[in-house]
Amino acid sequence: MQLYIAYKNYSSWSLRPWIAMKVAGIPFDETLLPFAHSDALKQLSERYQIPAQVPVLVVNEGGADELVIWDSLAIMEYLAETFPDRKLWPEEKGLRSLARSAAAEMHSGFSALRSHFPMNCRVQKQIQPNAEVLANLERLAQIWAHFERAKKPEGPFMCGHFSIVDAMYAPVMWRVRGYGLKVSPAFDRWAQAMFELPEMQAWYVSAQDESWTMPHYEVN
Ligand SMILES: N[C@@H](CCC(=O)N[C@@H](CS)C(=O)NCC(=O)O)C(=O)O
Repeated sequence: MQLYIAYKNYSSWSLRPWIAMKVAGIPFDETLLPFAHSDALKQLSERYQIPAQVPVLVVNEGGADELVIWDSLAIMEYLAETFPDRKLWPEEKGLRSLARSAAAEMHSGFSALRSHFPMNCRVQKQIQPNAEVLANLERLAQIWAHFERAKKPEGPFMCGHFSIVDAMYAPVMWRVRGYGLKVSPAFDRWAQAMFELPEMQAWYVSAQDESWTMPHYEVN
């Protein structure tokens, strides 16, 4: 399987399936397409007739049964179905529904947080959130309270064990950490566990090593 991603420092949508696959131990090759510095993503989009966006997962690339999946959540659903033993969604139905609700909410929401505080793993600065972002942060605290109340296995992740919902919120860890934002103590415990994942540390090292910069993602 070939996972196409973009800048590790900036590409929040790339991080989601990448971290899910790494933590689940699903083998894959990765290709980084620096879309603001080359036309490689445009070429991929023309080749497969898909939007010029990452992540894209190509299964059996070049084979007769090649499969192209071009959305983060669709990729993770494919992985959950293909590797059921990795338990990418929680096993218990109620907990799984909660996880799916929160994952879907992240996929379609939090636009103020996303636009005012772009993911930038290298950033370390204190920025005052506006009212819209504060509302997003309050919503995050509410979501974490839902998971705190849920019956779930032991563990530091949203559903106890790592699952797709953690992957969906992974970039929020970088945003809250990088810009000194406040959510809740439960969120902070989760964020620390996410940061300490060896796979997340590997992503961070790669992000630090990248030399590309994107002025649009460098917030002052
Ligand atoms: N809904 C898509 C969003 C993907 C997306 O917005 N990706 C950004 C990178 S983080 C992108 O490819 N941007 C290309 C560009 O701005 O030219 C998903 O969930 O995969």
